[in-house]
Amino acid sequence: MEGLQTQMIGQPTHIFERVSSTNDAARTLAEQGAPHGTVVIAREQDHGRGRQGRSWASPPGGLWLSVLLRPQQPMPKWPRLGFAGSVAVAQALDRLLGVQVRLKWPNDLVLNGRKLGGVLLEASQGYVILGIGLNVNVRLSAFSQELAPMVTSLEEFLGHPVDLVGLTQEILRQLEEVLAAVQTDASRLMNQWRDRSMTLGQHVRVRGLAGSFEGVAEDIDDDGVLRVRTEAGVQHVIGADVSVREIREAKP
Ligand code: BT5
Repeated sequence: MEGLQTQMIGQPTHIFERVSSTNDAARTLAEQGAPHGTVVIAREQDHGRGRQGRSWASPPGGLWLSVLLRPQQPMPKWPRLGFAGSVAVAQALDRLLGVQVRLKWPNDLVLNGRKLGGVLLEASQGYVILGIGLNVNVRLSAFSQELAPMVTSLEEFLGHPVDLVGLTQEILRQLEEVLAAVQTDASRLMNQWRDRSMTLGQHVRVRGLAGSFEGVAEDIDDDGVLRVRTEAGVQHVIGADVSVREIREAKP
């Protein structure tokens, strides 16, 4: 990608008009031996997906991107990479556009109470695919009736379209920086996430495979595990298996 100022992330970048899911395209490249940092971008996805098999609306004008990472850290540390993804996007939006998103645990990007984007981390043997979805130049009319009231886009928020290529390059630049830092200092990344968090301090409902419960989201640890205080004690919540809904601000 011309003008990209990174050493590894986005070197190379594959750009497609339409794919099923950029995460799948990146996985295919990974299996063919593509290097760490390979990026896949598509203008549209037919079967974009979220976590737990949820579907991800991917009309043209959005940023639908996946990064192939071959981490040096052991697998239990890989969930950090999802946090690196959401922090990198938040920092890019802040620095380039002055837009301040809030992060909803684990890795939703929220603007004005509506979902602007999300991160999907999928691990395989020896590599991980970091998928980033961001509603950039998308009108709300491009979404289904159910989704439209819950989502937003940068164009909708700012009142004008933004330079998608410039934003993509800034996100990749931020991602490279955050990933380099996380190798040596994961707690710094988690502090960056905490600074933008809308989940911590909230009364939340956790819905997982084993049922649901409510409590106060107290903190996250360096691996992104959420600590929720319930009447029965502290529960540790792992992002891959649950969804968390803020109910109201917890009383001090
Ligand atoms: C996520 O899942 O938030 C992760 C989304 C990751 C999408 C990227 S796009 C590039 C790469 N390739 C893929 O196939 N995926 C990744 P989750 O937390 O499970 O949220 C999914 C929920 O968000 C859905 O059930 C909808 O309610 C909502 N949703 C769907 N499409 C949306 C959109 N475009 N913008 C905002 N919310 C959306």
